[in-house]
Amino acid sequence: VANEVTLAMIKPDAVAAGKARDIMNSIESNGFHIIQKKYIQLTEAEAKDFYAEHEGKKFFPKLVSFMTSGPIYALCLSKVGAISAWRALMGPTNSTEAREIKPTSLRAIYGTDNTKNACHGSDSTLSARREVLFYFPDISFPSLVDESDLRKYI
Ligand code: YYY
Ligand code: MG
Repeated sequence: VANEVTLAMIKPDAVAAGKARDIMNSIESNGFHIIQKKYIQLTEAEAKDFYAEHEGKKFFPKLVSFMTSGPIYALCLSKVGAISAWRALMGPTNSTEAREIKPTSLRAIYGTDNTKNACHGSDSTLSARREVLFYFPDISFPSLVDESDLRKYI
């Protein structure tokens, strides 16, 4: 498995609850490097753009409203196999289900339900690239492939 980058968000529920630092500590103690970090509040247009793949679904308005309800942290994470490793650490989308299936996951611990689920993670190399560039347009992907090149970012 290659070194990868992925895009994480700490969502408005977890930030408002004062859990951002705990989540970042958990990220780092699980072997991820936080190579970029941004604290921002999304506009409605930005949230709709970020989640464009879900446009038209029943939950879309609720998702956009939640994601614009307060500030978030966008994080670019790096690790060998980062994309699937970060999704595994987050756990299932629905926090209620996460507490049943994977009680040690971040969504089980910090999330509330199927919408307020504390964090986001890219689901493929393609979405990771798109989502990292959404927040960090200056990042250089080829330079992140080698661990040696990664050092200058950390
Ligand atoms: O990738 P992941 O975040 O685990 O789930 P997606 O199916 O991509 O949905 C994105 C986002 O939408 C999810 O994190 C919460 C919200 N959502 C919702 O509010 N209600 C649903 N039934 C499904 C998803
Ligand atoms: Mg998704």
